[in-house]
Amino acid sequence: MNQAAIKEQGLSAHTGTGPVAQPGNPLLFARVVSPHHPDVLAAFRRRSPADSAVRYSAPPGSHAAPPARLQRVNPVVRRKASRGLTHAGLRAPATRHPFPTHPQEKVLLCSPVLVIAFAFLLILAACSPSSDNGNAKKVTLHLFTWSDYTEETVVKEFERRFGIHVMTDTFGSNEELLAKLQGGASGYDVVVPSDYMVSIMIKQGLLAELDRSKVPNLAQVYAHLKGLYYDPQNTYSIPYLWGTTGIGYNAEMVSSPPQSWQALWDERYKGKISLLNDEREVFSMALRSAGESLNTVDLVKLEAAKVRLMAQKPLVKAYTSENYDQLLISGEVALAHGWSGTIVRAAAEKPSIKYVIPQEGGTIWQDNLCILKTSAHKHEAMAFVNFLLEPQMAAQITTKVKYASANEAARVLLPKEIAQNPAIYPSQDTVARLEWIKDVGETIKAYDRAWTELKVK
Ligand code: SPD
Repeated sequence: MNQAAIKEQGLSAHTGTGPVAQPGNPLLFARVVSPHHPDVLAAFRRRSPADSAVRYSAPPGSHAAPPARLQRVNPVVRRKASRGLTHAGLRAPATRHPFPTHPQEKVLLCSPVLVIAFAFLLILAACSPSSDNGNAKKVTLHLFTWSDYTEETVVKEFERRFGIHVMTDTFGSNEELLAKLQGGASGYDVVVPSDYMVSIMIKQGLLAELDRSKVPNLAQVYAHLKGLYYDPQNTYSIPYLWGTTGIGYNAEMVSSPPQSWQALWDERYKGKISLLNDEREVFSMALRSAGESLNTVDLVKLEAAKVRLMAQKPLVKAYTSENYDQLLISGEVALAHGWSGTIVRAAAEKPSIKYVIPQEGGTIWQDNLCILKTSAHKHEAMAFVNFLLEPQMAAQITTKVKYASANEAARVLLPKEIAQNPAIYPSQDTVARLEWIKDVGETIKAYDRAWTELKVK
């Protein structure tokens, strides 16, 4: 990880790549002058990471080892570094000979103090975790998140700034995320569960406690989105993106805007309806349409919801959480049970697509950045989480995915049509009609059975 970036984040130095000597900065080489040395770090910190004259980490895909000709150290430069000179002080003129030729310099080099200092630095370098003869591999963070939920340029910027590679895998529902982790999927660092799934994952001991001092951007998260029921102290989760569940419809294909969830039982749209492939969301819709809480633990009410969903099934073209925007755009469906941002994205491509939250109300949800207990790269993962919450990055993400950012400072950076779009940032009145999905404890087994029955019959 980029040492300067680590310091920016207040993280301790990590075992990965050290600064790489470059032609413009010929002989400062971190394998000898430990990159952990505070003076060296201070000198790096003074330099903008955007400055292309000096790179602090290997470029993506390469290793940190500098060319062999740069592995020799100019003791004069080293001496200056150990005295804490500024970066400017470390930059030797390009024409300077790497080894001193002036007699006075030679005398200096032979002084016992310098010999001891040199030996000390060698020992330091040998003890340094990054003292690996330049064979350190670049850290790769594994992100497991919702499909269509990342903004490539933001990830690239993180990789560039921190010298960490990010690999992304996606899932389509909270249950899929959990099942994969329980099924032994290993190697993920950062995951993005929704509210109720955070509670479940905490209970199952899957999440790491966060060092919130490493996530200073948490301070920019809306107060009302922090400390929610599923993690009252944000011990394990950092709010990321939030939204609602409603109906996306093509105004050219329906006679009037749907007001009620009953529209999804309208025979006129047989074969032109899609539902989310998401157990809790589908039961939420069925329960709310009957005026019930979407967190019912009443088995009679749950059974009634299942019977209604069974009756609806012949009208349903697809249960999908991943391509209903395309189905709407292509006209294959007229009504799609779906998530706010995805429908807004479809509407940007086809303006006759609209989003509505039925009068009976529905789900409000928040997806969170969490780090797995098994992550081997918790420091880097925390830097990534914090980075995603930088206002500029958060604004870029929301501009792309069209889900509301939890970061308050990001909102003012958004284009007006996003910041003031009620389908993305719903009004207080709308929010008052919505309900959070919660962990229903053991009753989840009855939900699972009902869902399986619905899907297989
Ligand atoms: N395509 C990304 C959708 C993210 C939706 N997360 C919402 C979960 C609500 N239960």
